[in-house]
Amino acid sequence: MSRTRTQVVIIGSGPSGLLLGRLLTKAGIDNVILDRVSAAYILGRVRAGVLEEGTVHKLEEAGVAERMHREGLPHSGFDLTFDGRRHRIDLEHLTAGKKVMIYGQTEVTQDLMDQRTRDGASTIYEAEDAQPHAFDGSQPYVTYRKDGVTHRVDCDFIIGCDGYHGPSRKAVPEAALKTFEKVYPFGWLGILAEVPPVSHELIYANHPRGFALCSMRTETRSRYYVQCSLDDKAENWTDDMFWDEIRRRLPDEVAQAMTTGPSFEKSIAPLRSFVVEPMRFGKLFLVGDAAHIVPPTGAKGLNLAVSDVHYVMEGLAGHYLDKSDVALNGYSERALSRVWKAVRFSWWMTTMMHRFDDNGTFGQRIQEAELDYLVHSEAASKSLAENYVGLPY
Ligand code: RFL
Ligand code: PHB
Repeated sequence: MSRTRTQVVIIGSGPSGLLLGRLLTKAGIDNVILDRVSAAYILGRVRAGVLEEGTVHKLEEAGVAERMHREGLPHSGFDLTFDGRRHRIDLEHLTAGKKVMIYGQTEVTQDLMDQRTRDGASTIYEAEDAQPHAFDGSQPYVTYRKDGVTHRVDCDFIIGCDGYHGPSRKAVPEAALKTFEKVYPFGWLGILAEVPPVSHELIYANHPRGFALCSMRTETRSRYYVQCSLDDKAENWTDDMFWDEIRRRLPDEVAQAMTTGPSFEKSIAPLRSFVVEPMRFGKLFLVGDAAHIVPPTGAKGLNLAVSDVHYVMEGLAGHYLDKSDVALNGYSERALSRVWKAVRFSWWMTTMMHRFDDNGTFGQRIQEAELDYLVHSEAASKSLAENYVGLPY
C-alpha cells in the first residue's frame, strides 16, 4: 500500500469537486481529487444549462469565467406557456437587474478541468473503491485502488463531492443521518439537437399532455425535454415521435416556428427531491448532489452545488488562513438553510408545471389558475423571478 498526505481530499470530480479544488489551490491549500470514472466520461454527461448570477460570480472568483463570458448566453427572462397562451417573465425587471447565464455544465466542467491542469493540481481518475475513514476522529484518511494497488491518503478534511450514488454519504452511520425524500411519478425525456432554438429564451410549458421545456446550449444547439412516464425507455422514442410530442404541448405559434432535426443525445432522467441532514460529520463534509437532489424544473441542482462550495470554502479558508473554525462549524446549518429554499422552489415549479394523473382535470384547472395568477400578479411574478435567479448566499 502506498501512503501519502495532503490537506484536503475531495471525492468526486464533478463541478462541485472541481470548483472547490480550484478555490483551495488558489488559496494555497493542498488538495487531491479522486473520481471513479475518466475525465472523458464526466464530460460526456449532459446535465444542467442555467447558471444563477451567484454561480457566475463564483466562476469569476475562481478565474475560470473567460470562455463563459465569451460563449455563454445571458438571459434576462423566460416564457411560461399554458392554456394555449404565452407569457414572458422579465427576470431583469422583476429582480432589479439580475440575469441568468446559459452555459452547459459540460462546459463549466471542461473549463475547471483545464484550469486544474494549468494549476498542476492532482486528480486521480478511475480510482476504484474510494472510501473515507476515521472522519469522527482527528486523523481522517481516504483509501482507493488504482491499477491493482491500494493507496491511502491522510488528510485534515474529507469533502464528499461524489454525487447521489457516491461513497461519502454511505460511509456515515445511518443513525447519524436524517433523510427527506419525495419521488415524482414521472421523468424527463431530453434530447440535444444541432438545430437553432425555437426562441431566444427558455420556454416552460404546462399542457394537459404533460410538461415540456425548450432550452438550449448555444444559438445553434437546442436542448428540449418532455415529461414522460417512468417506465418509458429513451430508445422507444424516435426523433419524429419526440418532435411531434413536444409540438403538441406548445402553443401553435411556437410549434410552427420549431426547427427539427436529428438528435445526437437522448436520455431519461427520473425526478426526485432528497435532502440529508446534517451535511457534516466530524471531518467529513457533504457537498452538492451527495447531500441533496432537486428535480430539474427550477434549474437549481448545479447552482446549489456551487453555493455549498461557497460555504465549505469559507469554512476551510477560515480554518487554514484565519485559524478560526467558526465558519466551518456553521457549514451544515448555513448550507441547509439555502438548500431547503431551493428544494421548496423546485418542488413548487414541478408541482405547478407537470401533469399528475391522480389530480385529473381539477388539478389541471388549478395549475392554470395558479399560472394565470402568477403571470398577472407583480408580487407573485417577483417571487418566482427572485427564486429563479437565485437567492443570496
Ligand atoms: P456530480 O456532477 O454528480 O459529480 C459527482 C462526481 O462524483 C463521482 N463519483 C465518485 N468518485 C469517486 N469514487 C466513487 N465511488 C464515486 N461515485 C461517484 C462521479 O463520477 C462524479 O464525477 O455532482 P456535483 O458535483 O455535486 O454536481 C451536481 C450537478 O451535477 C447536479 O446537481 C446537476 O447536474 C443536476 N442535474 C440537472 N440540474 C439542472 O440544474 N438542470 C438539469 O437539466 C439537470 N439535469 C441533473 C440532470 C442530474 C442528473 N443526474 C445526477 C443523474 C440530469 C441528470 C441525469
Ligand atoms: C437545460 O437546459 O438542460 C435545463 C434548463 C432549465 C431547466 C432544466 C434544464 O430548468
